Amino acid sequence: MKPVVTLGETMALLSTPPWGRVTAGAALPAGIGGAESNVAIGLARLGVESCWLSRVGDDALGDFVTREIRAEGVRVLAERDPDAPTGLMLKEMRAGKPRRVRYYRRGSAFSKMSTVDESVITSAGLVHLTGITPALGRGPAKLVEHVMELAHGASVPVSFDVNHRATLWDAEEAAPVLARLVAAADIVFAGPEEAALVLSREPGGDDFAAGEELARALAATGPRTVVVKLGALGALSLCNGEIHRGRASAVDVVDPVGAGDAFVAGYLSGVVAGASVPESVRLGNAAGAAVCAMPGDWEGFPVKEELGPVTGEGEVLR
Ligand code: KDG
Repeated sequence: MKPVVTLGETMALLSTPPWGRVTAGAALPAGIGGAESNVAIGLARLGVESCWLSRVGDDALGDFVTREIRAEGVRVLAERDPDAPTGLMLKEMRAGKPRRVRYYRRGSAFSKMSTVDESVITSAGLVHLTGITPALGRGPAKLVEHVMELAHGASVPVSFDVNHRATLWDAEEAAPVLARLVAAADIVFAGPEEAALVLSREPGGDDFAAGEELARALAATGPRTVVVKLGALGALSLCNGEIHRGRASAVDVVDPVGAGDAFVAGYLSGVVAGASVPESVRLGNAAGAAVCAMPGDWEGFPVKEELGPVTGEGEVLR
């Protein structure tokens, strides 16, 4: 199988002490976070070759981000910007759980990214993009559309996670851009609120019945497969007109950040391995649950053996 290629910004991530305040001399554990590299790492852990395209500063945080991702077995193709810094994110903790996330990423190196090595896209097995990237600057916004066109031109399937980040852009600005990208993608991932945003509707229910209706409405705009992530309930996938529901197993949630990315990695690992749709949903749910039970955006992603053997005949890419 050819690699899954992702494109997106990854930031250095600092967490406050468990009581939430930063005081002189306090230790702020350092990590990294970025939805697309999270997916690339999740896939690599599940035995799928993955590649991450990005741009970071020519600084110590850029060294840190690229080293961590490479150490997870992901092929890293990151430009280094001598004039703009690597983005930064702060997780404000309370009683040891994340209370709020703050970005320090405006003007970051990634926000100035505008080109990619096109051969990496056209030779991919699948390209995965998210709705975070177009919110980061004019260059990244154009690049996402260009990458989609390149992939389509080379018959490379594109998956797109809506991933609306309300702190980066407001709903009015985001909705038409996200709707265009959803319509152009082959596989779409969305939460119920994100689906409603893309469809320019008021948010409604977040159960399986509501998810099914949203999935059908999103699919009517273009994508062949739509996956609606329902958090603790599980997820459903609409593929070639058929709905497959999958319930998540109950977990004690320690840190839900990154669960959506883990779900995507699990689901896509099924897709590229030729698993059935219900099996891809099972893999997604299992990976999402594993991440929730541990601190960190991606550190708790499971390895292949933890999710059990993949079964079924491939349907998503057929
Ligand atoms: O999905 C988890 C991400 O939110 C996190 O790792 C950082 O990419 C990120 C973002 O923009 O919020």
